[in-house]
Amino acid sequence: MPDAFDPSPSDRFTFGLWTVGNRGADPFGLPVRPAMTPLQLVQGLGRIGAWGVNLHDNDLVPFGATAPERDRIVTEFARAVADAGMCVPMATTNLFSHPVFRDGAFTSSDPRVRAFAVQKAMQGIELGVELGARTIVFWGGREGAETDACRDPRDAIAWYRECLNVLCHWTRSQGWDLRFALEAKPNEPRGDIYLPTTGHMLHFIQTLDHPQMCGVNPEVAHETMAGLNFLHAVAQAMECGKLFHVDLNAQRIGKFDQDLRFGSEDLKGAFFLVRMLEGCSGRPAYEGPRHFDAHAYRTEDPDGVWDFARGCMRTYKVLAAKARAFDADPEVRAIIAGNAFADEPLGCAAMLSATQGAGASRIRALALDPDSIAARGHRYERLDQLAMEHLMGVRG
Ligand code: GCO
Ligand code: MN
Ligand code: MN
Repeated sequence: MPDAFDPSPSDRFTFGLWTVGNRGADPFGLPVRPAMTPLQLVQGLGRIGAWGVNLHDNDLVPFGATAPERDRIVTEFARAVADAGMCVPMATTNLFSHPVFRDGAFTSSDPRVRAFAVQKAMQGIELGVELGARTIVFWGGREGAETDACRDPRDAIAWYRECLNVLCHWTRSQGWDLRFALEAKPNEPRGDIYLPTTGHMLHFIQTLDHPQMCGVNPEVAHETMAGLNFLHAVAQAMECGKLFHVDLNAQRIGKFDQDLRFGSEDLKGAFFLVRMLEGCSGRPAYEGPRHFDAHAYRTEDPDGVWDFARGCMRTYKVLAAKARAFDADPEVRAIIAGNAFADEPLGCAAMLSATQGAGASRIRALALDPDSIAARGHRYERLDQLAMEHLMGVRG
């Protein structure tokens, strides 16, 4: 039965070929589902209302394919994407599966590996451009170490920078208006991965030759694995205009990278995330694709894969509706407004935001009484309970 939460292309939901194409293999077990071809995956995604499909080079073109093979595969795929009324907004390069990357790609101590990685990334970018992608994701899964006896991490970071600089310069020299989105992860498959969180990436970007074309692709699971608050990572990226892409899924703290159906763990975290991405509290919304980097439980057959994908999108839409209701709730608005003290008589906010130190001398001279200020509670218990009641469906 279709309802208001059924996805449609206008929601701009995207999935990677590797997500719905995941066959359920894990380090302890073989694949449990039959392979679906990229064409079948695109058709399936089109049927369930997705807007776009993303890919790694080797999700589509096998490693080592000849140029004519590659061209035939890409032409056929582009036709299937168009026939399904879909698009390819993001492309990325597999710099982790082949044994040549066993000790890193851009951070390998072997300059031949670094050159090969850059060359493969160039081909991945060419593929993305051919398919119409505007965002190129870089996930450095193998950029890390099990033992720090192997290299000085300062060299690794400098080599990472060099490789990205080459790719930025080259992309610009081709005249392509692309954005690079760097994706952090703390560990897995390496014991430790360099630049392990979105915050690390945000600083690293500022050290590149073309920081303006580089941003981040934070993933729920990755920040959660590190025990961090995903919303805060996304907020920091949005606040500095660097949220170029987002990987939505679900994860429990302290576990391996689970890549669960969006919202299936930490529902409250997912609620506040959707609220922020959708701009429900009146702030600018995230404008990029809502991308799911997750996969179905290993228990599922192919029908279960589509249940999984529909579930990601439906949960997102349900949470967006709940978030809008939360922000429209007069009691919620009153508590939030009460904590912002817009009419506070001393005018502290204006002094604090005055530039050039104009407010500083006034602040230095202010008579503030911390005890009386501290006497007031914030009513966050009530506010959180209101969020919970909206989420549990008994309010709004
Ligand atoms: C992972 C990563 C990957 C990347 C993908 C796109 O933990 O395996 O999240 O799924 O997002 O390689 O770059
Ligand atoms: Mn990811
Ligand atoms: Mn991941």
